[in-house]
Amino acid sequence: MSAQIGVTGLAVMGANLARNLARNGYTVALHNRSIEKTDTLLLKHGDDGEFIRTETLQELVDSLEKPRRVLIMVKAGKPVDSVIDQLAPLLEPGDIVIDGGNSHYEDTRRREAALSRQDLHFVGVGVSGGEEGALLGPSIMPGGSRESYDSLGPMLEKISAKYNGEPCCRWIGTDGAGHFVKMVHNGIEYADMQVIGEAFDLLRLGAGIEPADQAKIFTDWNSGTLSSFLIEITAEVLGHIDERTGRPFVDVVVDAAGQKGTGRWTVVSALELGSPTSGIAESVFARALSSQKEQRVLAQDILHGHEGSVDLPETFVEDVRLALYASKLVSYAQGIDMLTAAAKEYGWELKLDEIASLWRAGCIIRAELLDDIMKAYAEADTRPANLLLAPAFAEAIAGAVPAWRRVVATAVQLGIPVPVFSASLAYYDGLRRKRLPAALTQGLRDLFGAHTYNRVDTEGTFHTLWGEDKSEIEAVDTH
Ligand code: NBP
Repeated sequence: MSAQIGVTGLAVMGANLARNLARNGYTVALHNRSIEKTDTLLLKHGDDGEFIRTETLQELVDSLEKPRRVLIMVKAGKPVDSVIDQLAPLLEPGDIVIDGGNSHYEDTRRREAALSRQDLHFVGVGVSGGEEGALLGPSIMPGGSRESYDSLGPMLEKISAKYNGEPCCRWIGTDGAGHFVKMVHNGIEYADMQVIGEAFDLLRLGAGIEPADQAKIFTDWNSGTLSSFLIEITAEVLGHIDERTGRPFVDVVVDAAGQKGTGRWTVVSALELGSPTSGIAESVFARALSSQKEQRVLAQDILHGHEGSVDLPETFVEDVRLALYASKLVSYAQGIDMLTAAAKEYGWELKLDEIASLWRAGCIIRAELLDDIMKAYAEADTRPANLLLAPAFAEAIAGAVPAWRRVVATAVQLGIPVPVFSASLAYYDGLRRKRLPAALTQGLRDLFGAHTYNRVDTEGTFHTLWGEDKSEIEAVDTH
């Protein structure tokens, strides 16, 4: 018997993907650097389906049908290169090496280029849904060659999450496209979680609503336009009471948010692409500030702010809901705008409607909203230049704007930090302006650095002789 796919790296994600594949009828060859994980998996879940136990990468390769498919699920970074270096010499032209970890897309581009020189396919696959998603059906974002997808796609689609029966797995584009899209997914996830945190803070500090009552509010919100996995689990976490102390669980958890890097990568990449991803950036910085616990403890005695509460808690709750919805829309708009910029930069033909469609189930940012986002990008002739310009979303956000402004103004007055609510509102206000103060920036740049400028009334590039008679000359564009 030979296996249809091999999995090397059997920690939580690899083990669960291997089990998911076996449960879907595929024979899966198993390998892990240390044999214990392989044996534990076989002992606990060996009856999930057909598995082949292997101890070495050579045994793994020998156990596979051709062309071989090997899924690498080891820690992202150097371990992936190390496994590829050991694996590649054992493979034959046409075999497919798959990296299902959270690798940086630039690493994936580099690895794909290197392996294609050996006539091996390298497929960087973004997998979202955490441990449970990997087992029961994740959202899957595969990159690599179209040819490799013809061989691999049916397996991935079979094990993926389904939305109304449709698989949440589509070929994204060549080389690092799958990992890029997964990275932006995670960036949106950071912003999504931060706006939920800001809403929680506002409702508690501004309106005095305790976590247990907020759990009911979030449950209620989950049946409306905000309906999503993250809002659903927010209700669960806020309603949870700590066993040891009887206090709300959120009050016994240290308020320093961790990060594994994909949010930071998104922001670095946005800066490189010149994409205004301010909501996602503020959410990464918010986690960074949360982790500066020592400074924050010192600052409490030194830096003072205004304190108080809102006058009408009932209307404030609805205002916060609308501000959360609008800020969330901006995060999606910014993430999608970044995908558009990356597609141009890297020559990917990213299909935004398909990407939105495969985020509808299985992944962490799954939300009702994504079905509407998918529809907004479905027709080429009505595809919006920015998500916020799609008629349905322009109307929805217009309805939320008055409440959004009230919430941000109230937060500023009460001294409650709302970095993503406010950055998203600033983005919205900047986006809808025909003219921005950037004209002054250009004037300053021309004065101190002769950086030149363009005029609103005529073609060409100009420079003013600031140090002489301030006359204008036509300049050679130095950009
Ligand atoms: P980890 O990221 O914790 O990695 C552990 C695995 O890597 C073990 O199998 C370990 O083997 C292996 N490994 C390491 Br560490 N160094 C190695 C090396 N030099 N050579 C060979 N194997 C090596 O596992 P995970 O949490 O299952 O995540 C796997 C990938 O999936 C990561 O890229 C992660 O970012 C991504 N991901 C995780 C989640 C999640 O919810 N956890 C979600 C989505 C994506 P050993 O057993 O011999 O030490």
